[in-house]
Amino acid sequence: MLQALLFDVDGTLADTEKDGHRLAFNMAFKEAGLDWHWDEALYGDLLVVTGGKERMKYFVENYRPDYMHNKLTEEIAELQKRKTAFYTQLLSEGSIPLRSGVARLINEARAAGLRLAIVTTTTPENVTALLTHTLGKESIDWFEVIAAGDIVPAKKPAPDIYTYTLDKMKLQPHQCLAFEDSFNGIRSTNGACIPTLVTINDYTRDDDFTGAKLVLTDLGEPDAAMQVLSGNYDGHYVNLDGLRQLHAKGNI
Ligand code: XBP
Ligand code: MG
Repeated sequence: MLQALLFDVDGTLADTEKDGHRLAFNMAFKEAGLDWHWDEALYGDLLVVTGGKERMKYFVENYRPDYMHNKLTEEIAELQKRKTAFYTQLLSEGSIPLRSGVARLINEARAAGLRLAIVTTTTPENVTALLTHTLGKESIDWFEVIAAGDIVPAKKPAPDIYTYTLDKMKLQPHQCLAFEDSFNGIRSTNGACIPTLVTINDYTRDDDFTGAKLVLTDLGEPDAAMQVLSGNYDGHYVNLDGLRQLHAKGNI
C-alpha cells in the first residue's frame, strides 16, 4: 500500500538550478571579489557534484587549482552562507515557481492522508524559503520529514539521505514513491531501493535514469499534458489515483 511520497527539491519541485542557485553562486563570488563566473554551460558540468560547498570545492580543484589554499574550506563555507542569502532573496521575489503538477499532486496526497517528506541535498533554509514562497509558510508542516543538506555524511548519489528519511518515518522502501530529476537522484533512490518517478529538466534530460519506474517530462496538469519518456502511465497528467493503481500492480 502506498504510504508516502518523498520529494527531491532542486529540479523536481521547482526548476531552481539555472535561474536560482547558479545566479546566487555568481552573486556571492562577485561580492567576495572572486573572478569566478558560472555560466549556464559550466554550471551544467558542475552539477555532477551535489551540494553547493562540494560543488565549489570541485570547481577549485578542477578549474582553479591555483586557488587551492589551507583556508579554502572555511572560505567556501562563508561563500555558501552568502550564496544561500542571495538564493533565498531570489526566492522571496517569487521568481521561481513550482513545476507543473507539483502543487496539485501534493494537495491530492494531503487530502488522501498520505505522508509527505522532502529529501534533498540543498540546505534546510533553501527548502523552507521555496515552500514559503510557493505554497505558503504553513506548507512546511505538511512534510513529516525535511531531510536536507549536511544532515547525513554523504550527499546524493549516496543513498544516505533517503535511508535516513525511511528510518525517521519508520517506513519500508516499497511503501514509498520518490520523485527525482537527475542521475544523482536516481542513483540515490536506487541505493535505498525506493520506487522512483523522474521528471526531467533541461539540465538532466540526457541523464541515465536506469532504475526509474517512470520518466516523464513533468507531472502535467489537466489542461497541460505531460509526455511519458519511459515506462507506462495511462493519462496525460499524474494524479494520486494513477500512482496508487500503478503501485498496487507493483509497477511503481
Ligand atoms: C540539488 C543540489 C543542491 C543545489 C545547490 O539538490 O545538488 O546542492 O544544487 O544547493 P537536490 P546548496 O536535487 O537534491 O534537491 O548550495 O544549498 O547545496
Ligand atoms: Mg534534484
